[in-house]
Amino acid sequence: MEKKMKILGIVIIVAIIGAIVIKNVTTEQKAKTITLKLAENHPADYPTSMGDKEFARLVAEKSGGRITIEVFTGAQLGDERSVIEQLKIGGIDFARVSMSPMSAFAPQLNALQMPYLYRDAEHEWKVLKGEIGDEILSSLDSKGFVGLTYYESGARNFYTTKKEVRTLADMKGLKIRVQESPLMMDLVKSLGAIPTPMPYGDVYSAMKTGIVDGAENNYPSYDSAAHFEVAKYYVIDEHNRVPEIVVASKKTMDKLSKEDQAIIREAAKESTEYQIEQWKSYEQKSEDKVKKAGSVITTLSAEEKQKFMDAMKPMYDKLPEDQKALVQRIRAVK
Ligand code: GTR
Repeated sequence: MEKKMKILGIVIIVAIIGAIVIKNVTTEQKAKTITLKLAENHPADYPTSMGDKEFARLVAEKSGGRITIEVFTGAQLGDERSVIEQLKIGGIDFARVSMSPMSAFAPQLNALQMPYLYRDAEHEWKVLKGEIGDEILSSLDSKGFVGLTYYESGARNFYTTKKEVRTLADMKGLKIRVQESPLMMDLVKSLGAIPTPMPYGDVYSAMKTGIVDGAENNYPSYDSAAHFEVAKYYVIDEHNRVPEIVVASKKTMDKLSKEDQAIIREAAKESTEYQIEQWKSYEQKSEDKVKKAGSVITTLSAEEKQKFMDAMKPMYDKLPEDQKALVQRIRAVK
C-alpha cells in the first residue's frame, strides 16, 4: 500500500514538473511570435498589394511562421502622408508608398524621380538594383526609416476631364491634382498648369465635382481608382517614372534581432521580382480596359514632347549640388 502511494506521489510530481515545463516552452514560443502591420493604399489585387503579400509570405516562410506581417490594403491605415508619419513614430511597422510623398520626408529621393530622367524601365531598374539604389535605401536610416526594396510603377501621364491635351500650350491654367510632394508641384507648375496637392483617395470626387481639371498617374492607378470614368482624356507624355518603395519603421526594426532584420530585408528584396511580373500583366489589362471604356489616348508628337522636356529642364538647375551629382551618376548608368 505504502509502495503504491509512493509511486502515485512520484507520478504526481512528474506530472506537475511536466506541466510547468510545457507551459514555459509555450510561453517562450508565444513571446517569440511577432505580428507586424504593413500599410498599402491600393486595392488587394493591385500589383503593389500582390508584392506586399509576397513579402509577407516570404517573411513567414523564412521565419518558420514566427513573424506574421498583416497587409492592410485600400488605405485602411490612412493616406500615404499620414502612414509615413506613423512609420516615423513606430505606429505602423511597414508601408509600400510612392517615392513622391516619401520625398517630402527624405528629399534625397527627388533625384530618383526627376522628369525624363530614365531612358526606359530597363535603365530605371539598373539604377534601383545597383549601387545607387542601395545607397538611397540606406540613406533613409537617418530619417527614421529603413528602406527595404523598390517596386515597379511604370511611367506617369496626365489625364483631364474636359479637353484633350495635345500640346504644351493645352496644359496652361489646368488645375491638376498632384501627390503631396514639392517635386510634383514644381513639375506641374513648369508646364504652366496649377498643382493641387491632395490625398489619392480624394482625387476621383475632386475630378468629378470639378475641383480639379485632371490628375496624373500610370495606367493601373488610372484604372483601379476609376479615374478613367471621370477623366477620359489620357495623354502619354511619360513625364516621370516614380518608383514605389517598401519601407520599415526604424523604431520597429531596432526592436528586432539581427537575424529577424536580415529575414525581413531578404524577403523584401526577393518580393520585387514577383511584383514586377504582376505589374506587367496588370498594366496591359488596365490599358485594354480603359480603351474599351472609351478613354481617348493621345500620344504627343515628337515636337511637343520635346517642349514638355524643355519646360522641365529648369528643375534640374534648381537641384542641390548633391542631388545634381546623383542625377549625373544615374544618367551615366548604361
Ligand atoms: C500611385 C501610387 C500610390 C499613390 C498614387 C497617387 O501610382 O502607387 O501609392 O501615390 O499614385 O497619385 O497618390
